[in-house]
Amino acid sequence: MITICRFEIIKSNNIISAMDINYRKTRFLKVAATIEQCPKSDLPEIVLSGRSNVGKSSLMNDIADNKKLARTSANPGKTREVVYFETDGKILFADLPGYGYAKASKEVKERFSKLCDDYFRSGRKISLVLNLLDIRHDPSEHDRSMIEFLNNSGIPYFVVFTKCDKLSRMQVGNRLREMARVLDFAEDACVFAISSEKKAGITELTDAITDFVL
Ligand SMILES: Nc1nc2c(ncn2[C@@H]2O[C@H](COP(=O)(O)OP(=O)(O)O)[C@@H](O)[C@H]2O)c(=O)[nH]1
Ligand SMILES: [Mg+2]
Repeated sequence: MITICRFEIIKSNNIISAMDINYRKTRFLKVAATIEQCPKSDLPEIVLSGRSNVGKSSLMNDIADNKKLARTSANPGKTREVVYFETDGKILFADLPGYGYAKASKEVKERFSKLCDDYFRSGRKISLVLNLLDIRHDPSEHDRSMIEFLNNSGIPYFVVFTKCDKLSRMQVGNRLREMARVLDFAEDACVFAISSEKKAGITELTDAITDFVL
């Protein structure tokens, strides 16, 4: 069964803790091109994962309410490193390089996905993964294997459907039901539908993150 996390549910339990993380106090920390360069930190780490162009950097900016924080790009395949952000001294966010960009050369693709794979296999303590999927597209092979990997790894994750402004409300509802059928989400996975364009669903997500972390 899928839990679609809604603001009403989360808010009623966590109205106090929701104020305890100031997401606007998010700053760029560093860029890492190899696993060795990834920072060691005691903060709970939240990883943004998903195919290139799905909206990871846009979401990072929305979480921080700062358009200039993470570089977004209309051309997929731009980010080749893990970009780290620290929020209010309480959370470490890792914006992973996007996987599965079709136009990248084989060598570049392999390098990207190696960094992704290495990242999850490096023994880093990951508190939560935000697994992003474009609401309009059917999940790729890589999207499916990511979910399978997460299900087997025991790492908690939220499923975040992006670009919901591109569809009508009804289409979004239909797609969510369809995706719940075709994708093997964990039983307790929280599912969110967001739009960076319309700034919709962001507060619901940050409230759930706060609830998770605190
Ligand atoms: N319409 C719409 N466009 C979005 C949304 N989120 C991201 N984009 C656009 O999609 C492109 C890729 O976004 P980006 O955040 O760089 O994706 P990343 O490669 O996963 O980091 C950019 O042109 C964004 O402006 C959204 O919710 N709605
Ligand atoms: Mg990006």
